[in-house]
Amino acid sequence: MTIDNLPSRIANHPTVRAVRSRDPQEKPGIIDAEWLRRICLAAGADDVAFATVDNPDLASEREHVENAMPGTRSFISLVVKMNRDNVRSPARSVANQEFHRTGEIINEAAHRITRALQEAGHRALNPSATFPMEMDNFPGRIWVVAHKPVAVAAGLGVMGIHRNVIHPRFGNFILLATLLVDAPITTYGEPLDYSPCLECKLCVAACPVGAIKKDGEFDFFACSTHNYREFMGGFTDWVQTVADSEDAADFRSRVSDSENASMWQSLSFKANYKAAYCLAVCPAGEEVIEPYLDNRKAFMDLVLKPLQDKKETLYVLPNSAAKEYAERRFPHKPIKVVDSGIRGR
Ligand code: B12
Ligand code: SF4
Repeated sequence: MTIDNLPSRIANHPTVRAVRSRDPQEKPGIIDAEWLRRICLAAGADDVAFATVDNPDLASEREHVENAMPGTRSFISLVVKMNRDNVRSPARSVANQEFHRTGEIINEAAHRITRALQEAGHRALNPSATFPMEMDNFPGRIWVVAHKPVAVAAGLGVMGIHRNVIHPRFGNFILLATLLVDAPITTYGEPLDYSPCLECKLCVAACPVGAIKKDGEFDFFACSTHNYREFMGGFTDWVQTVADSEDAADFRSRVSDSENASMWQSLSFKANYKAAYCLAVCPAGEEVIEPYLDNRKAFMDLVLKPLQDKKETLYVLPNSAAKEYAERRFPHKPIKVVDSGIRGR
């Protein structure tokens, strides 16, 4: 044994000798919020704020982040803006490209920040902003950390009627990410003292399957059955349809060529959303609101009406409120009754 109780085989290892010959490093302590903010903005975030894991508003996250990184002390909440007209376009490929590209940018920023923290001597971790998630837990909680409550607690925005976070300047044209770090930060954010949501209810009018109610109630299955048709549940239903079909002709009578091509596209590139119209039409936020204030009718004709008029298949569950709503409000949109693909829902 050597003087510090290491077996001599380890003590004499070249790595150990190299590390031991260095000047002793100061143990990293509390993180300076200004230093960290500069790192985050330089890494590509458009806004950032911090929250402690001890914040009672984030009690729901504690156990989950402790599992992901034992010893987590603080959350770093990131915002990256999306290009608005891409999200608003009735061309779904354009909007989906914007969601995917912004997801890549925010993940890249989070990765760079994690590296900077690691190099400063901290333990830090960046769960994916979107997918991949913990599918072993499906259909339960698959996300490692819920970005919305963290962003709200850190003061980056407030959830609007459509349950997305609205940033006071950028509106809802943002994606969120959350990093975990093992140290306290000198300054934590405070929740905003107002909601940027105008309660205009354009999101309610835009959703083709009635998932958003006027009082802010959210119909999870209406949204996930349509918007997530090519994600976990919808994909499972598609596979069930393959399995249930008697032969190729029967399968082709159940699933159209464009639906198969669309599923192929989602599997080959990245899964594509069918709507997200609630985000597209939201006029809230200082950088977003002007055209709406100038002329509300013109704004609705430009942004809301093309999405309402678009001829597109709507996916609904049998005998659901979404089916009744879609038939009544959007008679020009073909409706397809499907299974959610989620067992025991
Ligand atoms: C689960 C999830 C969904 C679910 C549920 C949505 C929701 N309102 O929570 C579905 C699949 C429907 C969904 C849809 C969308 N999502 Co989403 N989603 C998430 C995820 C993974 C967690 C959300 C969360 O924290 N929920 C829990 C609490 C905080 O929110 P809540 O509204 O109170 O939760 C209720 C529902 O979630 C519901 N619920 C959740 N799961 C399940 C499962 C079952 C079986 C049931 C019955 C209910 C249910 O129960 C909760 C309590 O009432 C986050 C990513 C992340 N890791 O945080 C992205 C996230 C919230 N999504 C986002 C986006 C952009 C969308 C879509 C626009 C997708 C798109 N491009 O089309 C739509 C918008 C739908 C809407 N109006 O909310 C962004 C929001 C950005 C912002 N500005 O706030 C996030 C933060 C992703 C990101 N990295 O930016 N999403
Ligand atoms: S569209 Fe209107 S009601 Fe819906 S979240 Fe935005 S501001 Fe609020």
